[in-house]
Amino acid sequence: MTDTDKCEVLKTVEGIPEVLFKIIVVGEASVGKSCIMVRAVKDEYKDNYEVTVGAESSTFFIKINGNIVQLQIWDTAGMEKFRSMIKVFFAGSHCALLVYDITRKETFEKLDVWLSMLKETTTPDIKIVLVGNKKDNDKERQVTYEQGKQYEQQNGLFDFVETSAKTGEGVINTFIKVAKALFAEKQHVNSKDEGDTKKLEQAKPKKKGCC
Ligand SMILES: Nc1nc2c(ncn2[C@@H]2O[C@H](COP(=O)(O)OP(=O)(O)OP(=O)(O)O)[C@@H](O)[C@H]2O)c(=O)[nH]1
Ligand SMILES: [Mg+2]
Repeated sequence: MTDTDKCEVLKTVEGIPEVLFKIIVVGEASVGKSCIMVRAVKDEYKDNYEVTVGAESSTFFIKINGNIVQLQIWDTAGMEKFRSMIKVFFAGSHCALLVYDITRKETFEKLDVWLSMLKETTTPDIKIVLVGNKKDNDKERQVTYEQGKQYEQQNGLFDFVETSAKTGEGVINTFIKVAKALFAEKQHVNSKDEGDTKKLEQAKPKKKGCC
């Protein structure tokens, strides 16, 4: 997969998806997880805060070079009292968006707790994207871009991005980038499997005439 791949977000499903990827959105309360999901799925934004209880899922589709990829997004609750309840939703995730609020340093300082939870509940190949949200509110910024970048590098995460669910900046591109990476990986595994099957068939002893 390259930057020149043709990608488009589908408003309606036109055909059968090639593959489904599960993406969880995690992080402290009120960092903007639900707003990120609504921005990605409906391209809408609301200023009022409605606490998420447990988890909610939504789906959308991206077409990559003619292949339809289904993204199932799980928006989870950030409040501490829901912590044990949300862990069950982490299993089987292909990707996690680990979100903090660039205007609240304490949400950045809690990232280690979320990373440990992800490590406990998911497989090592999960792609973790660090997301610094509320980029539009730069005058109240408490976490610099460099701090986010350093955290991503120190923890070997898949990517780091700053977003604004309010203006939409960076949101959909983050999902597209993840979808492309996951899809490319899947195609690579499929072609490797095909190659292995061929090799096995070639290695089978040829039957000699009948007994
Ligand atoms: N300025 C600004 N405000 C935002 C942004 N994203 C979300 N908010 C506001 O932040 C508040 C919390 O947003 P939510 O998306 O509900 O937060 P959450 O992370 O889902 O919170 P929990 O469900 O409790 O875990 C709301 O008042 C949003 O309007 C953003 O990009 N910029
Ligand atoms: Mg929420």
